[in-house]
Amino acid sequence: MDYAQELIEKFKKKTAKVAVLGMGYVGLPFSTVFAQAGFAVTGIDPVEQKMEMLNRGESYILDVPSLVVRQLVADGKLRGTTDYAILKEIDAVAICVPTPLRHTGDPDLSFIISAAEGIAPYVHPGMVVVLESSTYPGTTRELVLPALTEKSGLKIGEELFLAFSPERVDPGREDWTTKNTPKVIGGMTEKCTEVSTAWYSMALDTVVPVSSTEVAEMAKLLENTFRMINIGFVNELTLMCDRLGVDVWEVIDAAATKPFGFMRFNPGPGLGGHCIPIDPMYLSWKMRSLNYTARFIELASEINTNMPRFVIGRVQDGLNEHAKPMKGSKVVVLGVAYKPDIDDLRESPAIDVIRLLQAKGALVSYHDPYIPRVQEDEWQIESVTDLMLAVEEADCVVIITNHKVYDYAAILNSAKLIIDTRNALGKLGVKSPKVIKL
Ligand code: SAJ
Repeated sequence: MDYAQELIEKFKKKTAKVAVLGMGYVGLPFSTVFAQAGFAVTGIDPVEQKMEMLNRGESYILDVPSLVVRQLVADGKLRGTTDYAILKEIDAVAICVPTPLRHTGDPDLSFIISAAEGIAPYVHPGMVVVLESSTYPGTTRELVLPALTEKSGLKIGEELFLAFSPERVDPGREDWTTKNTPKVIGGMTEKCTEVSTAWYSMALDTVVPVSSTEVAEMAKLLENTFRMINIGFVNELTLMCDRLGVDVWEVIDAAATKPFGFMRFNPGPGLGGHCIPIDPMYLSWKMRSLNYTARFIELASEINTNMPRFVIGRVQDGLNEHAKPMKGSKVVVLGVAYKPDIDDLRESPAIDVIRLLQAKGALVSYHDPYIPRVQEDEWQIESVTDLMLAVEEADCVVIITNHKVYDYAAILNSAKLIIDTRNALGKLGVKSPKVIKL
């Protein structure tokens, strides 16, 4: 039996049964795109409430309209379950589970391991599995392959097909979507690449096969480490310009006029999000196990994680100009989401800034139209409801996330002192002695 050919035929006829493990900001969009392409898709997620919402035709991910989910569920093309047992009827599985960091800064591979172990009892000849979660080079070969083949005895590349394809979902982005963003995919064997490419090509506009799972895993880490290191560099440039008494924002504006050979990055209060601060640490961790120090990553990480302290220094300098000690001063933080105009708090540097201000005795409040409450292990605070009153009463306003909805002119008018870590006012052409930039 040529299982590869049999699967490719099923993909061409759209009769292959598809499952997605992990129905979050990657898995749900992935499921709807493949269901819209004509496949019958089953989402599997341990959170029963999410699967019940899905089966009621309701979306819980901003990027996926409920209308789309409702239509696909009504057409019998999409359903959700918490039960892995359906995998015995499934031909093609995408694993879209989280790959966070532990508190120690080491990779947390528990979600990938439990997904692979969840599939293992149901693997059968004529099945393809693709790992989508960002991870260190070697994960698919070292963790997923043994979990799927050791007990089953299935022959990889003949009976069972395994590949890696990095997710490239940017929540909130509308121009590049799961369907139209080019998709890299690398298999354990040539047949694995051929079968997984045939599957993905039936739903995605552009599929880019590469020679191995490690190439695909490493490509993703290059993409996001590139950003993290360059953000770290402009943050270090900020520290240098501070000592030189030069406006780093003007320097970057000037350099960005170069129409080739330059790519703009901006300084900030630190690095947030579920990708950029995390993915590179998977690479440096793997390299340490090979007795190699990924110096660029470790240096950039050190600079980025120290930016909240630099912000505190700016607040102290500003209050000092007003002969106010940090202790007892009222400081309001504007914007706590990790980047503008979204409701995602993950790894946000705003949390570090708030903690450091509190540690120095400042009376800290925050406002964020997208995040009503911040819950940390040792404290919880709610967003102020009357923004302009909070700005007026504050001794210092700190702009951490420059949401578009803010009326910066009104904030400038009411505030006594503004620490602008995003040059939000500078971008509006505002120059004021009240405003201190990074
Ligand atoms: N940041 C800076 N300076 C910059 C750019 C970003 O300080 O010049 C900060 C942001 O404030 C944020 C963090 O870095 O806290 C990450 O920002 P990001 O723009 O990289 O946004 P993310 O984390 O949502 O990154 C995602 C990534 N997408 C995927 O991994 C699929 C990334 O590869 C994309 O390039 C990025 O979106 C994007 O371009 O929007």
